[in-house]
Amino acid sequence: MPIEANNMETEFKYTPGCATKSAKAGTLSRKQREFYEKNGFLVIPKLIPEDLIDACHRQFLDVIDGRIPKGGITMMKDISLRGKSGYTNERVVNKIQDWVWDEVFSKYILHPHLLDYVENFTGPNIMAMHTMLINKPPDSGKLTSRHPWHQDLHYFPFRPADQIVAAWTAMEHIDGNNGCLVAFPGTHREETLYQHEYPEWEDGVNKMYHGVRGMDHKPKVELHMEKGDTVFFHPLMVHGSGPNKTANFRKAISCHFASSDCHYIDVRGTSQQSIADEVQAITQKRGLTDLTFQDIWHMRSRCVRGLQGKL
Ligand SMILES: O=C(O)CCC(=O)C(=O)O
Repeated sequence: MPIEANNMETEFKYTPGCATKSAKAGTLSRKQREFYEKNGFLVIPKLIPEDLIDACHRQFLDVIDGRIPKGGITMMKDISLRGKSGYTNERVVNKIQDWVWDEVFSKYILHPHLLDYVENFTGPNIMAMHTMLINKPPDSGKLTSRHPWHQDLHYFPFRPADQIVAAWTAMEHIDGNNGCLVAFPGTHREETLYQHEYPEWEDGVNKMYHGVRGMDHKPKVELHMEKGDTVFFHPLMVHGSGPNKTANFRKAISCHFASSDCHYIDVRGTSQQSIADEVQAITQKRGLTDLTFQDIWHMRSRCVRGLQGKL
């Protein structure tokens, strides 16, 4: 049984909503810092204003419905609808990414309060490396709306891990019914990047949704969040999300930030080669044949505070 976020204080000595609302935005209390170090995540309630979230929601619909050009934005589709027609674009597109330069979405990664918090983890020079808006559709009954347990570092050819942090903001009320984020507290302290593979799910797995096996015995916690609440988490902390059992869409906006002092690594011959090959194959299909995995990450990135470094 997953542990409900509302009951977390007994298990993890943490109360959702414990962020010091009166403190200057971005100032982590000692308790918050210790909580992050111990568990690998920290929820800050009501960090992103509702009007910014609403603007991003409208922009998402405008992009997927073709009312505005998608530019360099990548759209991902839900596997359960492959080859089927008659569905709205909102039902088909389960994720858009690579929107660092989009005029509306980029207000999220440039939001000063968000960056004040990010700075605690990355230091003053901050790169936005990976931007996503995840639109979890009502599950078709095939459980393809699940996101397998994984570590985000699997996807990244840059280090050190401790200078990378994810920010993931709920765009509406999110709980166990509509597929909240599920965290495996403390797994970042194992300091291990696990082997990731496509899970053997009967009805298919969405593209690039690689997962780690053997997590079932470990304690996990559901993060129940309200619109604007933001969770920061370590790239080695195992996490994922369950199916959306409701009839509505579940949206979240997210960015992985890294210190400009991070550097690229060569992932050839490591457990990350499979994802590097997959990403490079997609870029090659788009005619960009000469790009390395590192070039692709460089193209997606944007300096959002301070100075740009080697990334
Ligand atoms: O939003 C979700 O359901 C999970 C997203 C996630 O874990 C990821 O994209 O790495």
